[in-house]
Amino acid sequence: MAIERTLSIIKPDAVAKNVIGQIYSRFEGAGLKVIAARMMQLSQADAEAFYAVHKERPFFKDLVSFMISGPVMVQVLEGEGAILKNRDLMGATDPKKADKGTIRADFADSIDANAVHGSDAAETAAVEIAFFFPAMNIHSR
Ligand code: RTP
Ligand code: MG
Repeated sequence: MAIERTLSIIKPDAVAKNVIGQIYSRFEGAGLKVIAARMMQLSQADAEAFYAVHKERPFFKDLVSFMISGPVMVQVLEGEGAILKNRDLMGATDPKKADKGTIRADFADSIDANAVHGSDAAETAAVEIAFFFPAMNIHSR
C-alpha cells in the first residue's frame, strides 16, 4: 500500500480530558508518524471554513460551536494507507456505534463531542493539510 498523509484533529473534548498522549500512542502503535503538529484555538471563521462541506447540514451550527469551545490539537499523520488506517483507529462517528478499542469508543462522549477528526479521502486530506500547514512545517521522515 502507498505511503499517504492524513489530517487529524484531536477535538476540544479529548484535549480537555488530557488524552492527547494516549491518542498519539495509538497513532504510533499503528505505524503512523506525526510529521506536523500544532495546538490552536479555532476561530468561528476557521471552523466554518474547515467544515464548509457540512454547511447545509442540520448539525453544522452545533459542530462549529463545539469545535471552538476549547483548543484543538491538529496533526499530519504519515504512513502506509494512513487515511483508512486513521479512520479505523478513530471508529464510527457515533461513539455508541464505534468498535471496542477505537479512539471514539474509548474517549468520545457523543456524536458531537467525538474526540477526533480524520480526513476521509486523499483529495480531502490534501485540502485539509494545506488548510493548517504550509509545506515548510511538514517534516516527512
Ligand atoms: P470527522 O469529519 O469529524 O472526522 O467525522 P466523520 O467523518 O466521522 O463525520 P462527518 O459526517 O464528516 O461529520 C463531521 C462531524 O459532524 C458531527 N456530526 N454530527 N448530529 C449528527 O447527526 C452529526 N453527524 C455528524 C460529528 O462530530 C462529526 O464528527
Ligand atoms: Mg468527516
